[in-house]
This record gives sequence, C-alpha cells and structure tokens, in this order.
Amino acid sequence: MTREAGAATRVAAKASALSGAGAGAASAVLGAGVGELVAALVAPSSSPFSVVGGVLIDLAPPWAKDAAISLFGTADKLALLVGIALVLLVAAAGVGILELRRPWFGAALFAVLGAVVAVLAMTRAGATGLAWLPSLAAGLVAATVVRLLTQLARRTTDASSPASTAAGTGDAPGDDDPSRRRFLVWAGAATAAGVIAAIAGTALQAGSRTVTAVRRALRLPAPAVAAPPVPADAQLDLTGMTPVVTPNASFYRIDTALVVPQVDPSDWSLRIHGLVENEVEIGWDELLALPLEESWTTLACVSNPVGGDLIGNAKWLGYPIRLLLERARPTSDADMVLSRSIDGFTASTPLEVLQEESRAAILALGMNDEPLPAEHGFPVRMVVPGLYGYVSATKWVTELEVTRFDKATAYWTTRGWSAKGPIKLQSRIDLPRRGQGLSAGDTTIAGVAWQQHVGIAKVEVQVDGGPWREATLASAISDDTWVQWSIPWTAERGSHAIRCRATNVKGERQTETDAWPAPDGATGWQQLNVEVA
Ligand SMILES: Nc1nc2c(c(=O)[nH]1)N[C@H]1C(S)=C(S)[C@@H](COP(=O)(O)O)O[C@H]1N2
Ligand SMILES: [Mo]
Repeated sequence: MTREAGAATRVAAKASALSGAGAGAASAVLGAGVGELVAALVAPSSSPFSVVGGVLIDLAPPWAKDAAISLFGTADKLALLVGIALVLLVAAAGVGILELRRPWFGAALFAVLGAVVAVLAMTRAGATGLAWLPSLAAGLVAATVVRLLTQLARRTTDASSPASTAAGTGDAPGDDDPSRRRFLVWAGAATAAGVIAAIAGTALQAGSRTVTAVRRALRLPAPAVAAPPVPADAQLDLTGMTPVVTPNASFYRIDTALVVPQVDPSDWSLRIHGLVENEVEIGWDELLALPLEESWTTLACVSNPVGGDLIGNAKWLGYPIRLLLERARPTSDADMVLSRSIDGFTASTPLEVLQEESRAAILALGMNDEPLPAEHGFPVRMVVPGLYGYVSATKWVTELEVTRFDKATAYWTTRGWSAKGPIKLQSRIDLPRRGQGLSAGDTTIAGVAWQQHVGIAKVEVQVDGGPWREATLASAISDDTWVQWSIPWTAERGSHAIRCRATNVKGERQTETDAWPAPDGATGWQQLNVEVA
C-alpha cells in the first residue's frame, strides 16, 4: 500500500466511525421521540424517559438525593432527564459504530434496550395495560433506522474508500459526494422527525390533561372550621422579606415523581386497611361532604440544608385523619400508618401522632384557598404538623395501611433515612439576602425560625463573633408554623459574619453541632457572610 493509500484508509476509517456515530445518535433521537409520542397516546406515565428516570430515582443511593438537590435544587428532575439524554446519545453513537462494523449487532442492541425498558415499565407503580408499548416501539424504531442509516453510510464509505480513490479520479471524499449527501439528509431527517415527535408527544400530554380542567372547574366547599386569620404583624414589612404565607406557585416541590400523577377526583378513593377492625374506603364526594377544617402548617423537607429553602407555609383545608382512623378502629398492636401514593411512594407516620386530638394531621384537598395544585398532590394529600414531609406529607395519597414499624418500611427508610422524622429546631437568615449589595449604615437582619408543633420562644443573632443579641419575634400564626424575627444592625464597611440560633418554647436551644440532612435532618447554626461597601 502506498503512503497516500494508508492515509486515505485512516481518513476513511475516521469518516466511517463518525457516520456510524451519527447514524446511532439520529436513530436514538427518532426512537426516543416516537416513544414519547406513543406514550402520550396510550400510556402517559410510561414514556421511556420517565420509566428510566423513575428507576434511577428509586435505585439512587441515599446520598444521591441530597447531592442532586444541593446541585440543582428543585430543578433536579430536569437535570436527571438531561443526564439520561446525554448518556443515551453517547451510548447510541457507540451502537451506530457497532452496527456499521457488525451489521445487525447495533440494531439488536437497540431492540433489546427497548425491550428491557418495556419490562421495567410494566413493573412501575401505576403501570397501565399498555405500559410496555412506548419503550418497545422506541427500541424497534431505533433498530430499524440504525440499520437503514448505516447501510447508507456504508455506501458512502465504499464510494470514498482507498480502492475507489486510487482507481478513480483521486478526489478526496467530500461533501459533494452524492451518497454522503444522501446519508446526511436522511440522518438529519430522522433527527428532526424525532424532535418533532417528542415535542408533539409533550404537547399532547399537556393538552390531554383533562385533570387540569377538572381541577380548574372545582369549587372547594366552605370550611366547617375556618383557620384564624394571619395576625397583621406576622409579616415583617421589610423589602425582600420572605412571605409568611408561601404562594402555591413558589412553594417548594420535592417528590420522586418524574411525571406529575394526573388523578381525576372522580376516580380517587382512599382505603384504610391493615391492622384495623373495620376497613374503610372513602371517595371524593364523601370527603367533600365531611365537615372540613382549615389549618396553617409549615411543611419542611428533611433534605433542607441549614439556611436552605425547602420549606413553605400554607393554609390547608382538609379532614382530620384521626376521625377516619376512629372509623377504622386500629388494633392495639398497631403503631404506624404507612401512607401510599398512586405512584407507589410510601411514608411511615407514627399512629399516635395521627390520633392526637390537638394536632391538625389532615387529609388535605385545599392549599391557600385553591384545590391542591397537581404538583402538590391533587386531589388529596396528607399534611401533618411537626413531621418532615418524607414521613408524613404523602401526595396523591390513595391508601393508609395501619401497621407496625417492625413490620413495614417506607420509601426513604429503605434508602437509609430514619423511620421517624420529627422536625428539628431551626432558624434561617433571610435579610440581608445572600449576595445582595449592602452599603454601610442602619439596616435590619431578619429571618424565620421554626419547630412545628413545638413553637419558637426566642431567636438570637451574633455578628462577627460578638455578643448574642435577642431578636424581636413577629407574631406567630401558630406553633405549627414558622415565625419571622428581626434585629436592627448598624453595618460598617468590610466583611461580616452573621449567625442566628433559636430557642423553642420548651427552653431548648438549637444545637450548634453541624449535621448533614441524612438520615434525619440537618442541624447547626447558619452563618451568613456579607460584604458591606
Ligand atoms: N407521592 C409522594 N408524596 C410525597 C413525596 C414523594 O416523593 N411522593 N415526597 C415527600 C417529601 S420528601 C416532601 S418534603 C413533601 C414535599 O411536599 P411539596 O412538594 O408539596 O412541598 O412531600 C412528600 N410527599
Ligand atoms: Mo422531603
């Protein structure tokens, strides 16, 4: 072989690897797009992406949830989907190269991948009869297209192979090569069709969400017991201060549901079973007809780091779980209620907490005078003051199994989190805002403090390691909510470190010891570093 021919072989090999990779990626995009579209038509919660994402979420080790939340916040789900898409593209490029070199091998891999995801789809909670179809369709489409595209690519590389180059005109393989152009056009068309199918599938899913329309048309009944109004001075009148009642639209959202479950209230029911003398089932209309009670409760996530914002306060409308449990009559050996949502998530709540007369542990259907938003559990969720959400606040709840802590284990407990999760005493600095430009002079340091169902007695603030000064507490809505606090500060130029700590009504002070969120909630004193100009 001449030196020129050797170089041409290398160029051709590189070109063929590239076109194989392109063929693989284009096939995967078309397959995935078709998968999303088919899912939208026959099984909305079983799109290949949501199945793979859901499996990954369930398999993730305990620390991964924290890492994902601290990296991406509540955009953790989007980050996961983008991650899956990137991995898929890289893998698909490899599959394309394989198919180019070993015909049928790449196609078979795509088909097998589709079949595996199809089987996973059938094992997911809430899977419907056709759950397997979207992923299988995606795999078969990708398999077919990668075969066709690599056949085109092979013609391209044959046409520009060293043999034909040496024997022919001597032209280098270029963009004006018609077989090459044909390959590019078809690969591009497959990619574009995949993107269009994915967009159509997403749009269709949004459009077919009749549940959205049902929710919008709903009028909640008036409460039999109304919540007390928010005291006028519960909200500090300071620019940029956190609202004491969190609007639904900015309420933090944490759950394992990649696709928000769409539950039609007319299909909804809740079953109370297990260690009970009398199994109870209650439907939507029945629930609405009960005397509903309003309550103010601040929800908090166990994954909230010190100073974090996975906490929000709302007015909830619902029915005491205690009264439903009374109907079911738990047996004396029971000590836990395992609540289960339509998507299989479970939470373990101590039975005695749900039975306390003085605690507004409710099946909630209203949030800040609206039906629950879909992302916050429409039509019905649990709300229990004083417990972290992962052991109490089950959204889209459909089942309460009365059981025992030594018999049953909830979703996060099997992943290393504590079986019980009382909310820990915490305080947070909200003003000055992190990174807000601050100039020297008189200003106010302000924040929130909480230990739901216990209550806050005192908040203290320290600047630059100086004496602890007591802040002024705003009015609390109740012991089940957070309370705002503030303290004047004359800021001097330079860098400063501000810390805060709370004391509860029992006289216990927030611990200084730093702890991670896992396994049962973060502790420590927040320190905010500010730059004063
Ligand atoms: N069905 C379901 N309910 C769930 C969860 C979940 O993953 N699935 N997450 C829980 C957790 S960890 C928290 S902190 C709260 C958050 O409720 P929010 O999203 O309405 O703020 O919901 C709880 N309820
Ligand atoms: Mo949480």
